[in-house]
Amino acid sequence: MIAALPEGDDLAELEELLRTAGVAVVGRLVQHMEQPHPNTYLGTGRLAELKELLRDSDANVVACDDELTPRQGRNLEEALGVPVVDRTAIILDIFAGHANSAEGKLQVELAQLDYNLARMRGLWTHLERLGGGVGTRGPGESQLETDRRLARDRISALRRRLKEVQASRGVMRAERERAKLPTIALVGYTNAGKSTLLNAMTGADVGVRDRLFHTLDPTTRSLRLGGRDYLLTDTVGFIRKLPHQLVDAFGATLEETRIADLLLHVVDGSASEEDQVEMMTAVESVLEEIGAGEQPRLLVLNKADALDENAREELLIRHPDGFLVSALTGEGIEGLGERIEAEFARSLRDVELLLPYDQGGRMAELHEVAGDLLREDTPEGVRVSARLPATVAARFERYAVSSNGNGSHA
Ligand SMILES: Nc1nc2c(ncn2[C@@H]2O[C@H](COP(=O)(O)OP(=O)(O)OP(=O)(O)O)[C@@H](O)[C@H]2O)c(=O)[nH]1
Ligand SMILES: [Mg+2]
Repeated sequence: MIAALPEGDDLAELEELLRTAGVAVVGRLVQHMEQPHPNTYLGTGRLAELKELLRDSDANVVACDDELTPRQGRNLEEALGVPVVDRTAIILDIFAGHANSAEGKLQVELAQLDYNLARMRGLWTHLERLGGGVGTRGPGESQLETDRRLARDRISALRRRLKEVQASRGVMRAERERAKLPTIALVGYTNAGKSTLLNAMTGADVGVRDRLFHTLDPTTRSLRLGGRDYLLTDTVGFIRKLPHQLVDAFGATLEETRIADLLLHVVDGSASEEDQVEMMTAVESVLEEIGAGEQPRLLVLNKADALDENAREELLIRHPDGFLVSALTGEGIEGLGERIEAEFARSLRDVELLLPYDQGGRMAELHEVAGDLLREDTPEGVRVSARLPATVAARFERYAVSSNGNGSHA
């Protein structure tokens, strides 16, 4: 394949994406241009160069590190005589290959159909033009209309199925809500080491691989720190120019991030400074996009084992609030646990609760989240004094009593 990309970007990531998708790169072409050409993406000179490159190599596909408009894609294919794929299509393809759960598969298919529907529209206007003029039905028109209708029907059907599947996952989340455990979500660029960190912190056995977008389904494990239980969730990785079709389709999965009490932003500390800045910026902008921009977060600088003393120091100077760990060797993991505890401790509040005797389940939950607590049996129910993180305290609000002990609801 041959890769083309806009100025300022480097090809390494696109090559990594292609490697993950099982494509080998035989040539590269970079275009330095303010704006891509509206019709062909590449300017005339570069297009001729690319044709030559194609002739000289035995490439059978061209990949572009940008999303092409339907028109650009079509014109390029016509001019080059080989299939042309863009960044969005490659990412969608990788997601399709990595989806395991019913929900993940539906989400990817929905995103792909959405992407393809836009391209069918482009094809349709194109054929309409060939057909003659206004009022004449082009030869392919009715077939395309049918195809588009089928695609739209399938999209509606997929949306319905997704709702059903998500409803059952919603039930799981409701269970968790009831357990009232503080939740922590791992977020970060793809391949940063989120799943490895989940495994290191909870002893879980989530799949880890040196490929992009290995994890698509959120996995949640419980985590015990300083006598309290927390829930830690591993999520889908982010990337620069994450296709909006995926953000839309994965809305429910990304929701896990929005409901978390704390985000651990995992960064590959072994990446170059420039890459790190880009990856962190991309993560921040996706977090904004999904409405999680304001969540409290901790910066985790992973892969410390791959850094020498100098590199470590430099990294910490650039990110004084970052926490250096190695999910692989376990270095810094205990300290990170303490940092998480401290983060929740900052918001610890003393609460006085009165739990009616028929709420035994609530009592068990309190033990899990509060660690130590004082209890006293009274005629009205169990009187509990505990220190809870603010987010957890809010969930027990309705059992709160004022601290003067008269038993009235706060
Ligand atoms: N040297 C080193 N490699 C690590 C460390 N943590 C993770 N890796 C490697 O980085 C690669 C990606 O790790 P994952 O845990 O799958 O990364 P991820 O963030 O879950 O990636 P996605 O699921 O694709 O978003 C794997 O090859 C891991 O072995 C670490 O602390 N040090
Ligand atoms: Mg992962």
